[in-house]
Amino acid sequence: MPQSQKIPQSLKMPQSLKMPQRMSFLIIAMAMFALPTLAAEQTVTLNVENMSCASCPMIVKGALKSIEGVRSADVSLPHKTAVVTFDDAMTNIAALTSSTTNAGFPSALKE
Ligand SMILES: [Cu+2]
Repeated sequence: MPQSQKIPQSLKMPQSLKMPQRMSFLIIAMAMFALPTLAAEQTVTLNVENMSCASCPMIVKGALKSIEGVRSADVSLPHKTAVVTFDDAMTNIAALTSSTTNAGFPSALKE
């Protein structure tokens, strides 16, 4: 009975191929979601005025991080800068600079 053994084998082949196909579909689907997220993320450096003591950077950081779409804000007292990573689909540089300005620390994009 060589034929009855061949039939289940030919049925098994497409089934074993289904798993990797599903996996690669998942990977493609995940990449399609991840790519727009990466494309929308932007990192900028702002020059920040008026920072004079160790608590000033904390206030600037708090002001920046309160904006929806800001992922991280690293504020340096010696450099008088803020390195901000944000989702540019949710916020923009003008919103970043006005939030630090409203907190008493005017800022502008570092060129
Ligand atoms: Cu201070």
